[in-house]
Amino acid sequence: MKVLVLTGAGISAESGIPVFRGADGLWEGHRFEDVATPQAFDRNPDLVHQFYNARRRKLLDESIQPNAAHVALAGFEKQHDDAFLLVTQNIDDLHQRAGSRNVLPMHGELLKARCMLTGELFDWRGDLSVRTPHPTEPDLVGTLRPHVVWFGEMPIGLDRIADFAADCDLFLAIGTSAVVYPAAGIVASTPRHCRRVEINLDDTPQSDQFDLTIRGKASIEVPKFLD
Ligand code: BJW
Repeated sequence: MKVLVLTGAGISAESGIPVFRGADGLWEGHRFEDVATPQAFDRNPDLVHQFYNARRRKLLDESIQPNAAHVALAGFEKQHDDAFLLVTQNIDDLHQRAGSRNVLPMHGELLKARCMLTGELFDWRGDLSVRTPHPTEPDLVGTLRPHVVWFGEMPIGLDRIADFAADCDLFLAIGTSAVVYPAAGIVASTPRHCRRVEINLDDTPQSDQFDLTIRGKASIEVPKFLD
C-alpha cells in the first residue's frame, strides 16, 4: 500500500506552535501574510528576520516536543518503508525529531538559512539579520534568508509530490486548513481508487473531497486512526 500524508500547522499546535489562521494568527499585530512574502522581505528585512528569529527560538525551546500524532506517523512509516511519503507544510522539525525519515518539507525548514546569491543551504540555529556574515565568504554580509517558501514562491519537491500522489492508495491530510495552494490541490490529484482521509478539528473547503473526515485533535485521532 502506497501512503501519502500531508500535514499542516494543526499537527504541531498541541506541541505549542501556534497555527496561522487561528485566533492567535497575528504576530505582534502583523498579519501573517504581511511578513511571509518576498515583497515584505524587500520592504522591511529586519521585521521579517525578527518574525523568523522569534519562531526559531521558540522551536528550539526544550518545551517544544513532538506530540503523539508525530510519533504515531513515525511508527506507521516503519511498517511501510519506501511506500510512504510525509509531505509537511510545516517548517518545524518535529516530524524528523519524532523519527520520520521520508519527510518532504514543501514550505522549507526554519533551522536552515539560504544564501540569496549562491543558493547554498546552511544548518542554522541562531538569529539572522541584515548584518549576518556569510559563514564561508566573510566579505558577504546580509545575503542569508530563512530557507522557507513565501507566498508567490515555488514550493519544494512538487514533481516528487505529484509522482507520488498519482498512484497512492491512501492519502491522509492532517491539521491543514486546505486554503494554501498547491498543497490544497494534492487531494484532487490522487487517483480514483485512493482512500482519502482528513483529520482536522474543523471542516475545511476541501472536506467534501475526502472519503472519511475525522473531527478532533490530531494527537488523539492520528494514533487512533493508524492503530
Ligand atoms: C488542528 C488542530 C489540532 C488546529 N488537531 N487539527 C488563488 C488560487 C490558488 C492559488 C493562489 C491564489 N492566489 C494566490 C495563490 C497562490 C498562493 C496561495 O495559495 N494563496 C492562497 C492563500 C489563496 N500560493 C503560493 O503562493 C505558493 N506558491 C505558488 O503557488 O507558486 C506558484 C506555483 C506553484 C505550483 C505550480 C505553479 C506555480 C506558495 C505558498 C507558500 C506558503 N507559505 C507559508 C509560509 C511558510 C513559512 C512559514 O511558516 O512562515 O506556509 S503560508 C502558511 O500557510 C504556511 C503554511 O504551511 C501554509 C498552510 O497553512 P496550514 O498548515 O494549513 O495552517 P493553518 O493555520 O491555515 O490551518 C491549521 C489547521 O489545523 C486548521 O484547519 C485547524 O482547524 C487545524 N487544527 N489545531 C487537528 N490540534
